[in-house]
Amino acid sequence: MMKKYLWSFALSAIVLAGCGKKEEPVAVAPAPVVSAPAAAPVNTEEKVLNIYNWADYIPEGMIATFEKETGIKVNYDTFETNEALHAKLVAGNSGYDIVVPGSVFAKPQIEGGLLQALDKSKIPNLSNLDAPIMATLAAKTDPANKHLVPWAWGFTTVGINKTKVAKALGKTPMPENAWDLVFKPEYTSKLKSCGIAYLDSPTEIIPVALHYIGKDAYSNDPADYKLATDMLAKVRKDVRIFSSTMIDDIAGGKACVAIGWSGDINIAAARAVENKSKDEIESLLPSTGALIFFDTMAITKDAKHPNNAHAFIDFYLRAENAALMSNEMNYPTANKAGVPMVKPEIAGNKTIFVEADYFAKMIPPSSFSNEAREAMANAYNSFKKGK
Ligand code: SPD
Repeated sequence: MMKKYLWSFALSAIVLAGCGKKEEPVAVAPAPVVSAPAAAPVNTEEKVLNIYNWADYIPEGMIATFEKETGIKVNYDTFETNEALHAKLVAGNSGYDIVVPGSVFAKPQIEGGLLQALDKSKIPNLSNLDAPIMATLAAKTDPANKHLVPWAWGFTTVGINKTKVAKALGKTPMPENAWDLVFKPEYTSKLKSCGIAYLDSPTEIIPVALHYIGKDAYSNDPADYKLATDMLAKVRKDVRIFSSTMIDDIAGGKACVAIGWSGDINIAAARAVENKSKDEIESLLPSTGALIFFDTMAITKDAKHPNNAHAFIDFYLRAENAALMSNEMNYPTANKAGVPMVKPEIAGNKTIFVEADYFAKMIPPSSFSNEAREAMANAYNSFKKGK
């Protein structure tokens, strides 16, 4: 760099020397050699950024603030399942620059070359992230944290409309283990009257079913999927909805119990309060534990706007933006610098930022091989068809 600079300094001196009239040489002291400041890289990309994220995951106004500040126009699309995002990435030319896979899918996506390594020099706010969470991601999913930046984390659990569930259960008391509400015929046979909803995704339901029957939630053994679907078959007739939009399902009254994501269930709870509903919605903490997930931002291998993508990732990692996500979307942030800015009612909600003793019994995410995912999809689809 220095050599190059001296070379161009000399070149411009020659060019300058060739201009104007010839003069008598004058003795001058040699100019001191100064090192040039490193030139800021120029972002020559078109001012566009295409983002593909989960539905109901970004605070209102955040995209507009980024656009106003940078002049970059953001096209923001949403998906509802990891499977939907994965299919787009595998097909290639998705057109998206930033995607937000769950870590369970991000691992095979990194291994399959679908995501590019980040240029960390363009993301100074990486230092805001929580070191233990990053160490976990590095150990289990993304060696040396080369590709992934956490968007949020949360857990898969059971959400209920407390009022309707109490009515449907009648004299039957609530079970100690909330998973019984969605997996045990004694409960499902009663709750079917007010609506049971399952996430419409094999990699969401099979792991919780495996956990319920005492198997490894991230088993890669298809024989285990058979055991899980044998258990599920007993309650199949009681499940009314397969959907990944539990906010509408529970808050809109289509279901009184749902397998869903902690933050979305809390959004449904807040919506019921806003709407002055007489029904109370609650995200439960099953006694045997819930399944933790990390959703992570990554830049696609064929992104057309990688510089803009880095700029957005750094913007999102500002402490105040991370806190805004937790405050509005009810998911814990992995941004340590942002945590002090989280509202006390969110930070103190044990179904959002869970307490240490419950966290200890939660099931951390792992991943599945491509073959296992295929076997799981087949098992799940057969279960849905009631076979
Ligand atoms: N509304 C945002 C929901 C994000 C859910 N991500 C879940 C990944 C779980 N495997």
